[in-house]
Amino acid sequence: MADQAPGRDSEVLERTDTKTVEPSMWKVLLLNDDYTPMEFVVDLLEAVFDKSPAEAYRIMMQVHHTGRGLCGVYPFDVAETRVARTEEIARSAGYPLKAVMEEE
Ligand code: TYC
Repeated sequence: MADQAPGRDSEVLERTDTKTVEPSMWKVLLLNDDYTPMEFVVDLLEAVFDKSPAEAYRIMMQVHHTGRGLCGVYPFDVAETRVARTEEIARSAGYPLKAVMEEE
């Protein structure tokens, strides 16, 4: 006790709650249609989702064969922006390409 700081006994130690809540992550999925050209989808995956040409081709073919494919997993705002950019680029080129978000 002799070497303890004066007044220590009466100090109130407050516990601050430091539990962090991780922001939820969102999948962005591309959907198939019969009108958007394959090459357009590959270019878009490279431009909007930063995919390599080989990965973009793989995702495009997966969408073509199975109806949908994963483009990436992002925080909500990033996912929302990439869906919006996808649909803007597709609409301005006259294609019906759609992307959707799903919470992980
Ligand atoms: N099915 C389209 C075609 O045959 C190609 C395509 C692939 C379209 C992926 C959309 O998300 C898509 N031209």
